[in-house]
Amino acid sequence: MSKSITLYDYPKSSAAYRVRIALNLKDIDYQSVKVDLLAKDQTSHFYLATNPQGLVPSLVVGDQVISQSLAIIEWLEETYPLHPLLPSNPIEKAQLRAQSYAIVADTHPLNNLRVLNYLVTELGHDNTEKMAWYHHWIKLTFAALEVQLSESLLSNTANLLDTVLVPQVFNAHRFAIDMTPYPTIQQRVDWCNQQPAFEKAHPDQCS
Ligand SMILES: N[C@@H](CCC(=O)N[C@@H](CS)C(=O)NCC(=O)O)C(=O)O
Repeated sequence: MSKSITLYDYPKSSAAYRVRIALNLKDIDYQSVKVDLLAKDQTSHFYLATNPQGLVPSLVVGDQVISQSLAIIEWLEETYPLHPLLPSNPIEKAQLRAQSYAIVADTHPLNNLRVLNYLVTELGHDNTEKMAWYHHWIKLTFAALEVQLSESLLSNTANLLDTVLVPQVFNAHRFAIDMTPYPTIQQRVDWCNQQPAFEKAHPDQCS
C-alpha cells in the first residue's frame, strides 16, 4: 500500500506552487493542508514541530517530513518515474538545474515574504524601496535566463525549470514587473499555463 502524502501549502507561496506543479505532472494523489502565511500559521507550535524553519512547503510522507521545495521535487523525481522532470544526459541535467537554481537559490530567497517584511519593519525602508529591491533582483535573473532560454531549444514537455519559473513569473506579475524585455520567458510560461498540471496548481485554483 502506498504511503499517504500531505503537502503543507499556501496558494500564493511560490515555493509551494512549484511542488504542486511537480505533484500534478507526476499525477500523484495528495492532500493539501493550508498554512496561512498572512495569519502567521507558519510560526505556530504545530507547524514548527513539522518544519522548524517555519517555511512552506513541507511534504509529509507517511511519518517522514521533507522540507525545501527542490529537495521535495528531487525526491518525487527519484520516487515517481512518470513524467521525468530532468533529462538523462548529465550535461543537460546540470544545465537545467543551473537555470532552476538561479531562481530558487539566487532570486527567491532575496524576495520572499520574511525578507521583504524585514526590510520594512526592522530596517525602516518604505514600500517604494521595498519594491525597488524586489525589482532589482528579479530583473537580474530574468535578464540572464532570457538569454539562456532564447538560445536553447525549448522542450515540448514540462521540466524542472518550468516548475520554478511559472511560480516566479506569477509572483513577478503580482509585483508589477514589466515582462516585455523577457519575451521567451513569458512565452514559455504561457505555454506551461495551458497544460492541465499547471492549471490545477495555479493559486486561483487552491482555496
Ligand atoms: N527555499 C525554501 C523557501 C521557502 C519559502 O521561502 N517559503 C515562503 C513562501 S514562498 C514562506 O514560507 N514564507 C514564510 C515567511 O516568510 O514567514 C523552499 O524552496 O522551500
